[in-house]
Order: sequence, then C-alpha cells, then structure tokens
Amino acid sequence: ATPNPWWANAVVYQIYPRSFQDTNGDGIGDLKGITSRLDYLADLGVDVLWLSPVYRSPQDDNGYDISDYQDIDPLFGTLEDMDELLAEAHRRGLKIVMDLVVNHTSDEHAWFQASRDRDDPHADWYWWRPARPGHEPGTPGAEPNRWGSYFGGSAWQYDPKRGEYYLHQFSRKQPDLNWENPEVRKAVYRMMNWWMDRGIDGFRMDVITLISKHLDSHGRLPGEVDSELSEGEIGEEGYTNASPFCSDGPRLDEFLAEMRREVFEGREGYMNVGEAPGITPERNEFITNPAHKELDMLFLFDHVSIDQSPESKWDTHAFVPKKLQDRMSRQQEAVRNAGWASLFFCNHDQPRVVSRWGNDSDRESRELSAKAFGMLLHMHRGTPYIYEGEELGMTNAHFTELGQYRDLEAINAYRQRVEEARCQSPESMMAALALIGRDNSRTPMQWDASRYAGFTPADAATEPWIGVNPNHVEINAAEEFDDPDSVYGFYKKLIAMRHDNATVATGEWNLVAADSEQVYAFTRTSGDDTILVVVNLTDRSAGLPGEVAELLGDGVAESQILLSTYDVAHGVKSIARGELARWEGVVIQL
Ligand code: TEU
Ligand code: CA
Repeated sequence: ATPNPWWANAVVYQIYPRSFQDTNGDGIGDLKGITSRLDYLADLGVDVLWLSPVYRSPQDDNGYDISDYQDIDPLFGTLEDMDELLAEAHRRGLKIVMDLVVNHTSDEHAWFQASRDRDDPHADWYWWRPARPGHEPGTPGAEPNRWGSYFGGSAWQYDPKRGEYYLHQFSRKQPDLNWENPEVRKAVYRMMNWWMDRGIDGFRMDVITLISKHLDSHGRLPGEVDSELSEGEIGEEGYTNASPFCSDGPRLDEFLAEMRREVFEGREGYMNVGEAPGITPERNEFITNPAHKELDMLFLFDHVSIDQSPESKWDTHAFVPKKLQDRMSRQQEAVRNAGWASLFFCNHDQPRVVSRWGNDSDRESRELSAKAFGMLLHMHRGTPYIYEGEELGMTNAHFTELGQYRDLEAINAYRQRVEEARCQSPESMMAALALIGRDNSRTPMQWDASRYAGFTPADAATEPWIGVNPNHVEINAAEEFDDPDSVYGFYKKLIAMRHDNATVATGEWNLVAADSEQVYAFTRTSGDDTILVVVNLTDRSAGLPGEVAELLGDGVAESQILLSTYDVAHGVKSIARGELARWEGVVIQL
C-alpha cells in the first residue's frame, strides 16, 4: 500500500483570528496575537493551524465575504505580519492552511463591481438573471416556491445599476461566483498559487461543494421562471430560506481535479480540506480517494446535524448517542478501503460540544463530558480538528439577550422567524440560539482569569467585539496548562497518542456493540495490535455492552488502560463491575 501521507497522523487546530488574541487593544484578535501564542500551540502538540479568513473584507459575515484575496484586512494586520506568522510557525514545525472562500466574493470585490456593467469583461463572472423588478427568478408553485439564502430571505438581490438580479446563497453581500466561466477559475487558481508561493501549506475550502451548480440544457439554474412572490415577500414556510442547496453539482469533480492540477501538481507537504455541506459519506470516499486527485479530505455535516430538523436548524432535538454512532460509523465505513475522514465536533459555525451534547452545568460534569467527546473523536480513524478553546473545555456563551449576538445568521433568523413570519416564539428562538447559535464558539479565547480573559489587555479602552464568557475565571489556559488531569492535559495525551501510536493513527476501525443506546465502542487494529475504545456518552451510568465484555474476558489490568476519562484504577473497577460511570471512557490495549 502507498505510505500514508503526512497528514494521516496530524492534528489540526482551527483558529478564529477575530477571537483568538488581541494585541493592540481594539477588542479584535489579530495576526500578531496568533504569533504570540505559537509556543502554546506547539506545547499542545498540534501540527497544522487552520486560520479562518483574515483577508480584506467588509466583515458582513466575519471575513467570509472577501473584497481582496491578496491583502490582509487592517483589522488583523498586514501581509508582513502574515509573513512573520508563517516564518515563526514553520520555525516551530507548525504548518498553516488558510481559509479559501471562492464559492462567492464580497459584493465590494473589484470583480463584482466590474460585473455590474454588462459590457465589462467580468460581466459573466457571477450569476446574473433578468427579471421584472420585484419578481426575482424562482419557481412558482413548485417547492421551494423561491430560492432562499442560508441567511434567510431571497437568494436573489436586485441590482439597480445592472437592472438584473444576482444569486447569493449566503448574504446579499456574498454574490456567488460563476465557476462555469473558465476566466473565473483561472483567476482563482492564480490567487491560490500566489499564496502557495508565499509559503502557506494548503487550504480549508469554504463550501467548495457548492461551486458547481445544477444547470438545465439551456444553462439555466433549476426551475428558473419568474416567481409569483414579490421581492421580500415571506413564503408560507416562514421565510424563503429553502436554500437552493446547489451542492455536489455535475462538474464538481472536474473543477476539483483541475484545481489540483493547476495549483498543487509538483508541490510537496501541503494539505487541502474541503467544507462539504450536502455531501454523503460515499461521495466523500470518491472525492478524497487519492486516485482521483481532488481533495485530501472533506468536512461532512451529517453527524453534527443529528439534533436539528431537516427543515430548519433552529428546530432542535435532544442529543441521541445512537444517532451519532450511526452517522460516524457510516463515515468510517465509507473510507475503509480508500479515501479519508476528517474528525470534528466543533468549529466557528457549530456550538461547543460540551454544552451541546455534554453537560457544562458544573466543573466535574463539564470536564468528564469534554473528555468523553474528545476521546471519542480522537480515537477514530481520520484527521482530528480541534477548535480554539475546545482543548480547555470552553462552553457555549449562554447569552440571554438578542443584543449579545453578533452573527448575521442569528440576527436574521430571529427577525424572520419571530418578528416577520411568527413561525417561532421568542423563547424558543432564544433557546435555539443559546444551544446552537454560531456565536457560542466565537466568544474570546480564555487565556487567564483577568478581566477580558487575557484576550484583550485588561486596561484596553475598547471592550472585546463580543462578550467574554464569565466562566473564564475558572476555565482558562493558565488554570489548566500545568494540570495533567485538566481537559487541556487530556487533549495533550490524545494528540500524543495520534503521533506515537500507529494503530490510533491508521489502524482499521470496527464498530463493537452496534445496538448500545448509551455506549459507543469500537476497535482499532493494525497487524496484531488491537485497542478497544469504550465511551459512555450519557450523564448516567451504563451497563458494559455484552460484546465488550466478551472481548475483555476476565477483566483488564491497569497496564492495559492507555487512557481514561477518570483514572486507570476507576477504569479497571468499572470493567470488573460491568458498569461504566457517567461519561466514562476507556482506551484499552487488547
Ligand atoms: O459555512 C457554510 C455553512 O454551511 C454554514 O453556514 C452552516 O451550514 C450554517 O451556519 C448552518 O449551520 C461556511 C463558513 O464556515 C461560514 O462561517 C460562512 O458563514 C459560510 O460558509 C459562507 O461563507
Ligand atoms: Ca486587535
């Protein structure tokens, strides 16, 4: 078999620059802040840093609306700061991948401004459609009766200058690029090569599976006839965000293979991960199969949507461990023989797993459940991603006022669902925001117990851009850094196992106890080396599944327990008793 690529036993750490470390007291994180924290990241043991966007941007969607791909937004610093960060990271053996947002640009990008003139060479770089003012393109009668954007409202925005509508699957300040146009693709590849030549180590590709749209024989988007609904009219389903979801279009593989050839052919030591809403585990295998030369791995979403209804993410349900096991198992099965998996629960769009599915109500519950989910994730086969603060057991924000939220997705959804369509009560919407709103993961990184958690200098004249979680006084890096029993200490052990234990890194995954409602158990095998991972994903004790007891025969010795969410003696006793305590997870050498 071909040797495993370097990233097969790497661990990636996602930094949300806006919330990571502010060094100039303006309340917003910056590049110099990241550079100042590289020793902390090197000590944690991660291999790759993924930076959410720091390019020039109006910040409508916190930088995912880019107006200049080849410059750094002054909020975060300068290109020189970026070069310094790259040099300092590489000096420590850390790689850096940047966030590539090319399904759309900002409406303030020069390309879009030029495209507003029908006679300009950029006229066909976006999705423009003529329509009677007030009647944007859509599908009268059929479901959805009009295309909606992820951020609510119509996915079509009328531009008075050009006298036509343009498509934006996200905010109206994020017009979709037209990837059917080879000039667009060439410009994107040119920019990517400019960054690779500058020394970055690859990209995380934002909603890359949306770049190929489904078109009919006339090159039209599905069901493109004038809509009966007037501009801004709210559809019967509450609001028009039945997103067009142009995911996995017919030319996706072609575009990804072309990008690979044009940018990465001949380069070494890089890594590319694509964000893939709407992609099935089986399609993940095809796209990440090295034989197809497309992408190294993808972020799938079917395991992090188990507590939301398909119609609306704001319609939430309780966490069901069995659903998580079903979804993660399917992802693992799909790449058993080829392709690769990314492993994540947290990122800047997802709430913090310890609050979402664990128990953050007191210190012991929070530490135990944070460790249980950390063990579950990191012992799977694939490349694990840690989101800033996840290694500390940071929790959701627990905001109580709408005014505390910053994310346009949250604010739009509240306005549309509660105030306009009245399809959700204020209480239920505020509860949904508190559980899964994206801002939950965007509160400032908690470095210490000082006024602004060490994120912004305590004597800064400006408050941080978003509230600091009051629990930073007990949950912070300074508190946990030297404590081997802290969540931070536990994550260090998980990362070390990924590096030092070949079975953890690339061993075959096999589910054990498929029917268990509380306990997720699986083995990892390479050659004659097998480890067994058993995690009780509930806040109450759980009987040891029969299949696990069978594998363990007459109990285990302390020396066999490689890691426990409690301690090894507790693990030996629990297994002997045939009962796992709440959030008890053990990794056992068979
Ligand atoms: O996310 C795309 C995406 O699918 C998320 O918007 C997610 O589905 C949504 O929040 C519902 O949970 C990427 C970026 O990660 C996100 O931050 C951007 O807002 C979005 O694309 C547009 O660039
Ligand atoms: Ca700053």
